[in-house]
Amino acid sequence: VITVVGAGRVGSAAALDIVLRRLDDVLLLDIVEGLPQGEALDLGHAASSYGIDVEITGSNDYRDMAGSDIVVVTAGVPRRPGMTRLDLLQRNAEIVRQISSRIVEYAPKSKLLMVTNPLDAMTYLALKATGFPPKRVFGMGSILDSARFRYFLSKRLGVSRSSIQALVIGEHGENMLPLLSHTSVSGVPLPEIVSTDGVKGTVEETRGTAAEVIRLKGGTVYAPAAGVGEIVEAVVKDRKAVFPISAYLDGEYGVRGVCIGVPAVLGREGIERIVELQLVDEEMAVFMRGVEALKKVVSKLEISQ
Ligand code: LAC
Repeated sequence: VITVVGAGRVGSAAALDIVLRRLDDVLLLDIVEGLPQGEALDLGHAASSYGIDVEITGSNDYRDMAGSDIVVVTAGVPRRPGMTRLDLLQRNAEIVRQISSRIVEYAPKSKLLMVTNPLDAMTYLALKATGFPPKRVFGMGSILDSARFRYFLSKRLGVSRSSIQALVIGEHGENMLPLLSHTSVSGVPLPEIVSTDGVKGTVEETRGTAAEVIRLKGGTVYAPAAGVGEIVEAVVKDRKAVFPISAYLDGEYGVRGVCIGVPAVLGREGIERIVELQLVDEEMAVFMRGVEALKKVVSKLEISQ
């Protein structure tokens, strides 16, 4: 069973994505009476329409997550227009602490995929609050930034999205780091196709587009859900897929003691290994700005080491 904690817009869209990929039965958990049950019923009707025989259950009782292989945490207050992801910190930290203790109690062997913002800080908090090994706690952020970079590059270059391998790492936030030198079009490195100046606008669009979606419709939904589905599928099918995810660094990239977006190999056990890239100085500078920003944020969370 795959548990999705939080039956709000992102959680229910993530549940639908998992159903459409036919990955496993789904349990939707929320504190709001009726909400997960209603979403589960609606999702079950959708599955029936698609001829997909997975079971979707809605519950307000955390005990129902017992035995879950993966727990996806989307619960928390979402950003409102004009807010940064970091503005959500204390409120969502309290929610993540509560959920973490229930996961320890009812799904102690599960892999934990964080979505709640501020993503990297919440991933770190969940890692410390559960005491799980770092390979079993990771966050969905950079894979979403990479999809957005691919979306804008596809428009800018006039090529199919599926022909673009885009890589964004670093903080899932103001210091995200699109890696032009590790982005390619059918294997042709981006710098051989367009100058750094030529994609400066595309990089800025990538950085600001989530806030634009929030301004227009109040929140991002389907894109985060698709990022969740990609990661859950890699774990459930033991794909050994390489995605940028928020992972705990213990010396990689010369960094220790923070969760931040880096490429990692994902399989049944969670993070099999972190991929270390050679970053040029200006890339490392942006990456370290994200690391410093996250360490400052984490220091505001009373986390017992
Ligand atoms: C976004 C949220 C999930 O980037 O952080 O859409």
